[in-house]
Amino acid sequence: MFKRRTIAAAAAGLGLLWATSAFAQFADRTIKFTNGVDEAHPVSAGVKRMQEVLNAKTGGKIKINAFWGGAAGGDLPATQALRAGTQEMVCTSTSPLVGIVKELGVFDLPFLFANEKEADAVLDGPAGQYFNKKLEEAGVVNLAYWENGFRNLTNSKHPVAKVEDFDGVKVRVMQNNIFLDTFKTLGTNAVPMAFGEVFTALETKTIDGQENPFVTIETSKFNEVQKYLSVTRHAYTPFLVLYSKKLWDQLNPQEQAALREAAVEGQKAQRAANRALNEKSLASLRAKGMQVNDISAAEQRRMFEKVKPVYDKNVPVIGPEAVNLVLDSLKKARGG
Ligand code: TF8
Repeated sequence: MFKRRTIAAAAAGLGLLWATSAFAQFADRTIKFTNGVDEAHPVSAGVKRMQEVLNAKTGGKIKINAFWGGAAGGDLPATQALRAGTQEMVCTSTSPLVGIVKELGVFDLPFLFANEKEADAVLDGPAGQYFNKKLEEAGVVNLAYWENGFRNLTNSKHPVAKVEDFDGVKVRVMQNNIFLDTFKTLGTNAVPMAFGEVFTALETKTIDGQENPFVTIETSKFNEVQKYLSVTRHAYTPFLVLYSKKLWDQLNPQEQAALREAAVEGQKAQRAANRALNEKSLASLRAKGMQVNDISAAEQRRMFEKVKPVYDKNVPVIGPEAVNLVLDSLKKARGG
């Protein structure tokens, strides 16, 4: 009995020794991860999963310190901090980054994707890899594509159900020329603005409307200052989970592998949580008093017809290489 216990204790001791040495290649690191959305957004489900994987892979040595609601700066300043090597990570929309990687503008083209399946096929295939390479050349490593979702218009002026209804509505757009073009072409008075300023601008009626996915509308409480919601689904602008290239190059291969795996596992949890919440958020926005206008397929086609000049004007700016790569992936995803 005594002997057996000694053996067990020795084995446990060995296990401990093995565990310590197994994590020896990981330095103690606290990673600053910022995001513009509220903590209630499913991005937090992705971060939580990332942390679980990091705990298992690194014995808790790599920790993520997340900042929400733009408390540590918006998408663009945070991305610049990554390029400068003063911050490790950000989860950002692609759209504000077109000044850094112009090819990302392809995701801003209106009505490009019809559903999440198409978006996944493009982002998780060769096209996604192509943008990752461009991003790395610009000083940021994209660990995974996460999801914001299909964007929809909200406003406080009048219901928008058909093309003509866009006329004269003052709409905040992201700091992105293709969005600016699209919303001008649809007839709105479009104003580029950082996300962190949107709630107050809506509240003070500096602007009438904005456009974001249901989940982001709800978690940002835009329904408190917006009456009308139009299910336009006019764009799917992905989230990038970026790491500073300067700081990435200081990590060893095991640390890099653990972070990549954590971000990819995080992607599964984040996309699943986002998709589970999408319809619930729509119902909840309705219950909280928003008037919802569905857009018929015919009306969506009319909108698409109207914004066609946006393609003609911007495809040469984005570059045919990126556009063709995405269109090829889309064709395959559509079974063509
Ligand atoms: C926008 C974007 C933002 C996100 C968020 C800040 O409208 O969709 O909601 O990038 O992470 O600016």
